[in-house]
Amino acid sequence: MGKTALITGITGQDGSYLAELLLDKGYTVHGLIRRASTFNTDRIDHLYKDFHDPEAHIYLHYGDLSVSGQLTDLLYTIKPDEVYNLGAQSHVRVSFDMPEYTGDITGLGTLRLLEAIHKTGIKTKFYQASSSEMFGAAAPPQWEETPFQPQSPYAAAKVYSYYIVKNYREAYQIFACNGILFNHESPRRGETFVTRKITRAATRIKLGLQQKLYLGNMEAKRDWGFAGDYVEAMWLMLQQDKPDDYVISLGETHSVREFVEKVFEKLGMDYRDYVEIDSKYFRPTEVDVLLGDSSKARRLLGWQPKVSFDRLVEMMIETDMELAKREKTLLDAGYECNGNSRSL
Ligand code: NDP
Ligand code: GDR
Repeated sequence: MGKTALITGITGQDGSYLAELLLDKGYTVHGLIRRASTFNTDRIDHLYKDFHDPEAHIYLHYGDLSVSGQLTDLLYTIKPDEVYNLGAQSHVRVSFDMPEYTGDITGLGTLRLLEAIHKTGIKTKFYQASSSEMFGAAAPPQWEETPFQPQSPYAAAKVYSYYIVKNYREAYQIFACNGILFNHESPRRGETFVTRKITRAATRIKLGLQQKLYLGNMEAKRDWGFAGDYVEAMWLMLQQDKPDDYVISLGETHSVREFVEKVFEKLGMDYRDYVEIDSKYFRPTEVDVLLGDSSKARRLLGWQPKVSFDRLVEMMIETDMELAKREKTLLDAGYECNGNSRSL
């Protein structure tokens, strides 16, 4: 019998890659999804089979990290071997607009899930999606011992989650791990995060579908890796004998300006002809430089990223160029097609 896992945030970037990985390993995967008036399962549609199908190994359940009773019922019914808590209001800029909601879901949501594990008494391993944003203003390189200096409501909520995971581990001997992941991107990245916003815009500009790209702080530096590599680290953490916390990063840092320059250059354009600054995208407090030292994970988990920064950029350009071409084909054939995405 294969193992069973529950993933919150299964409809997100990481949730979709993790579900793929676990299904490949023979797991039965259960995912928590939010009810929405439009379909919100695009990233996992290729994995889904109707539950009447005997080949179905993925099951979706309506729920929300704000409702504790439901989480308890779900855990009790599924009795998963592993729980991955990836659900969150995950946008840093938005967390300044919605601080209370972010605290409720990104912070208290973790407590609700841990308390459900504690109350049901089920034996399960727990992964928490902690973030390099928790290091905030701390000088680089950042690693497991670097003191947190959160710079946003999002980061503060993740710090709360980090400590409540440690507390439940010590108080109730729950096998609970914090993966402190640095930024990771992919062709499935949400369109309002800066990397995807850039590759979407640059490919559309190339095909004449868009004129300008408006950005905020181009001097911020991030340690960007590939999401598909990072979900392997999540799984590895739960396969160890003892629960622990690990930094996961590529170990290089690049500015937003460098990212933009590279993308436009690969498409044969000069970014300075198209990019403009809009103060709307600046944050009240910014995280200037993130650069992770993931030696511990590489040594103890044997984790190694496979995709380089350069290859990641190429993968994102390739996928977005395909999308832009489809959009152009429809428009040229006289169909309406709104490829614009809201940018935050
Ligand atoms: P996404 O924003 O792509 O996905 C977030 C997921 O959380 C979505 O499935 C979303 O559902 C779900 N969600 C949002 N609110 C709720 C709620 N109230 N109840 C239940 N589910 C909810 O994030 P990523 O995949 O990029 O990140 C996964 C996790 O890792 C997040 O916790 C993020 O904060 C954290 N993280 C991400 C990093 C990164 O660089 N990507 C780095 C470090 C940490 P819906 O689709 O319906 O909106
Ligand atoms: P981040 O990712 O805040 O690091 O959080 P994001 O891509 O939103 O921003 C990265 C940097 O780019 C700057 N920036 C812009 N950002 C956005 N979104 N839009 C713009 O137009 C823009 N212009 C400049 C930002 O100021 C910032 O410095 C991500 C999320 O996935 C979190 O959930 C996760 O925890 C962290 O990464 C690690």
